Amino acid sequence: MKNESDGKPRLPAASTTLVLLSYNERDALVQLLPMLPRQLFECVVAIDPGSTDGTLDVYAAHGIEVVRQPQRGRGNAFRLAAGIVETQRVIFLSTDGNEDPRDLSRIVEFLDQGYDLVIGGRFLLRDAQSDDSDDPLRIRKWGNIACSGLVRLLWRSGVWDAINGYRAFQVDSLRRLRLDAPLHEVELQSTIRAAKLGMRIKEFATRELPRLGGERKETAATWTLVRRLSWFLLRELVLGRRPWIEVAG
Ligand SMILES: Nc1nc2c(ncn2[C@@H]2O[C@H](COP(=O)(O)OP(=O)(O)OP(=O)(O)O)[C@@H](O)[C@H]2O)c(=O)[nH]1
Ligand SMILES: [Mg+2]
Repeated sequence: MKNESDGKPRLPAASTTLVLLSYNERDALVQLLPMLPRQLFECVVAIDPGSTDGTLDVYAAHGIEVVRQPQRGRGNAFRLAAGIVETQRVIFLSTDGNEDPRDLSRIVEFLDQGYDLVIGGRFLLRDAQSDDSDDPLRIRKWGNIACSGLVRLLWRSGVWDAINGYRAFQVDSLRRLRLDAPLHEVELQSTIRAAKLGMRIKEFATRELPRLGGERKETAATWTLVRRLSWFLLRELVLGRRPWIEVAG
């Protein structure tokens, strides 16, 4: 983003933190970090549950602060971020290379427009792909389409890719969601709860890129996802409109 008067990069009107999510992603991370438009963000921070493959050294070499998450899981990382981020907005970026860093400036613009939740949608472009080369039956793709359809039907989310990890929030809105899903269900839970609360959701068209290196974690194995996402969807249905207020106390 450029300031028209002097051509120098500037921070957006309301400041944004970019949260990098990683667990043993050194090979992808070394390629990804130089591509990040760090000037868009007041703060770039990594949340990591204790990588042992050199990931932490890569962050140190790039001067990126790492917050150690005590318990594994993307949901636990989201909750940790909601507690520590000091800016008004937050963007979550996976470090495996699947999420295109060229989308970041657009995401900041949508946050500037006041959307509570901004989601990368992988099914909005006719030629868009998701990275499912290792899933010949396309269980992940069709499961996601079905799950997102249910969320549109039940909670009027208007979203076609309810579970994508590439997403951003106004931090106040993120806190209001009281997320408690520990693992990869957190994205689905945040889409459903934002819709339940009538928040403004923007889904933008993105293309999922191939992993830059490393491997999928066991927490994202296809049948684990099917089982856990089904359970969490059912749970949101049973819990009703704003149940987490009582649940979270
Ligand atoms: N902070 C944090 N990040 C995690 C954790 N588990 C996975 N990640 C990161 O989240 C991103 C997605 O992780 P994966 O578990 O591989 O899931 P996936 O993206 O569905 O799998 P691929 O299809 O292989 O990309 C990667 O950047 C991981 O390093 C965790 O416990 N904590
Ligand atoms: Mg991925």
